[in-house]
Amino acid sequence: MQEQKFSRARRDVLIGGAGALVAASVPGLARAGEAAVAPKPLPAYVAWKDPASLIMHSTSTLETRRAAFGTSVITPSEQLYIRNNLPAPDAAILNDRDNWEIGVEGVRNPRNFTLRELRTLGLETVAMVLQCSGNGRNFFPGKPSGTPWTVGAAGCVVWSGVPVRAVVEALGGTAGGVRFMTGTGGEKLPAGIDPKTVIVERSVPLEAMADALLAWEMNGTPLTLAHGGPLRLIVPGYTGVNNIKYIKRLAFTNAESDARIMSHGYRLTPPGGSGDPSQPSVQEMTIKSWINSPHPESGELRSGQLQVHGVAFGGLHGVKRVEVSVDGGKSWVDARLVGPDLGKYAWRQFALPVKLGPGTHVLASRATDTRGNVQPETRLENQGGYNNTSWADHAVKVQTV
Ligand SMILES: Nc1nc2c(c(=O)[nH]1)N[C@H]1C(S)=C(S)[C@@H](COP(=O)(O)O)O[C@H]1N2
Ligand SMILES: [Mo]
Repeated sequence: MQEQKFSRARRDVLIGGAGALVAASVPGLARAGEAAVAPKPLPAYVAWKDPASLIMHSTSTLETRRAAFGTSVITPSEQLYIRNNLPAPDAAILNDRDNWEIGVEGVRNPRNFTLRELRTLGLETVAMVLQCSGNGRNFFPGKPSGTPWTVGAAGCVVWSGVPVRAVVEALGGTAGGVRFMTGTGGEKLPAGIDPKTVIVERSVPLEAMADALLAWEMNGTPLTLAHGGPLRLIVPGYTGVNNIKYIKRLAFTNAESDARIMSHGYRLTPPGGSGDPSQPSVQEMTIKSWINSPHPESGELRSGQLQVHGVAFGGLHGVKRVEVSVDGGKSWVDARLVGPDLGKYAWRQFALPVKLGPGTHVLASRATDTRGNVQPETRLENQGGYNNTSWADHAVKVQTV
């Protein structure tokens, strides 16, 4: 797994090559109970983002603050998290978007397409939760190596592009015997390292093709470099890593990619072990929710009437129900699902007005998907700190006076 492959310092050196730091001043981030320290400037490729909404773990890992998530379903692009395993390509790749080329293999008539050609083959839009496999890692007591995300390596965004199935149909269908859809990122690989150990290449089961897109737009604007422009593979319901940025090759294959990020990275490895291809791969997301307000940084709140709100999503299935507890999970009350339902791959906002007396309260949320799967109380322990859906881990402790 890349996150364990390089020390953080080594990754920053690699990422630093992507562009010079911006010298511009950045608004202060002082919040309740925290000293005003000058925040580090955002790197050039994300200089357009809102620094006050983000926690910069490194130049390649930016997390949305829990307090920054709003209540109106879509995560603004300026607030969306960032995770790059390799330095983002040179921004010059966006100069001529229409001539970006992708090779399509493992179909009856393999060929290259330009983005200009792809735009003529079909058009679809999907609202989808993009979530890093390691979101919630910081709640693992063993503090696995990798970015210590809490809840903010996720967002709900709208993608627009051509359905992968339309591209495949235009090429006569998939070749016989294929079982996986494999996407390859277009980053320039660092010299002197075996490409397989660093390339971002992931395989998902062929059935994921049904709702997959080759997307050129996010939240209504042409895809930024930071989020994978000019072209990105979108695999709804699958964790972030499967959504290949700057995609340059889409291959229908008999076997999973032998790139290290697939064979050894993102595996559900028993605690203390190391990743290998025999272990389950981190792929589909499952039912999860968390409360965004009140949040752990809310400070002291006034007792009385409060509005609890947060987000819930089901990965491959929609959300049917969200319950909220104000007593650490002893008792539960149904919350209301708020706002438009943007489909099974989007998240739902939930809200519940509650009355709290003075004291300490542990607030938790627990979601159920349309198949009846209930968000579990506990996380599945694993070495990489992946797939944390535990409602207990995501509970928030608040003080009221
Ligand atoms: N080409 C490429 N695609 C990539 C990555 C990458 O480093 N290179 N990172 C993956 C990971 S681990 C995640 S969580 C998401 C992050 O998407 P974002 O930075 O647009 O939020 O992109 C995925 N796709
Ligand atoms: Mo990720």
